[in-house]
Amino acid sequence: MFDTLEGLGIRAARQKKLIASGNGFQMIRPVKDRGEEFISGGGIILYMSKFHSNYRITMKDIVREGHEILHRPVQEASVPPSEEDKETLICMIHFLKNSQDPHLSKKYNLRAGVGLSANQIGLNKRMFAAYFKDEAGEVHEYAIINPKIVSHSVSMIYLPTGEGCLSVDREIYGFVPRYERIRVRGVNIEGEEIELKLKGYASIVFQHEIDHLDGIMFYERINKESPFQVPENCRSLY
Ligand code: UDB
Ligand code: ZN
Repeated sequence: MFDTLEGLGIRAARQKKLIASGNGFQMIRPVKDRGEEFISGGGIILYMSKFHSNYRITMKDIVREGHEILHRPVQEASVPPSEEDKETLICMIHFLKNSQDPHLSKKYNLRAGVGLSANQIGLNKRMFAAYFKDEAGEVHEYAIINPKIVSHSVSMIYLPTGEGCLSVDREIYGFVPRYERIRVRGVNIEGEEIELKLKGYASIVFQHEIDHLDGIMFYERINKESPFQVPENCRSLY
């Protein structure tokens, strides 16, 4: 359904040039959580995501814990990625960069984000964005579609500060054990198959985001009886 609309030109549609333009689509109204609703000549309802490349994601777009989209696995995204999914990923990267900019984060009241999964903005799609500096000071920037952990170390690590989440508005104490090293397979924004080897902080960020796509929250991995207890193969990241 999206593909037909995209075929007609997603930008033209968005600029509402389709209204009464005679080429088959009419924009009806914005729809909560689904973007904008269109109706085709044949009466078929189509939806377009609101996260186009010049939309600015803010905290009001972030879905909070309790919403079902965060608590069950999402669906795989299409490959090669649709223009719509690519634009959404660009939007997500912009959000992370803006949120780490002191001026913009203050102006728009953003929490400094290092990773964001699509279901955190209400989309049932297996993709995420990440932007952060690792413990060696290297900058990492990713927009990954259909990520999958294909192998991992036995050794585990945890952030001594614990983890938080953009979708969680309360303080949660305890260590979250994560694999120290992972190999992730997925597709990049250009639609190319990629395999990444990640360790340390980057490995933690990826596992946090991939957990979101699997419907798992970080606090589900904290030891219930004793939150600061970790397995014996698990050490502090620093
Ligand atoms: C975060 N940010 O974005 F060391 F510049 C967290 C929040 C929940 C506190 C906003 C974060 O750790 N920021 C950060 C850290 C630094 C330096 C810096 C910014 N996430 C992402 C998230 O919720 N994704 O779903 C939580 C992180 C906890 C460990 C991995 C991801
Ligand atoms: Zn999170």
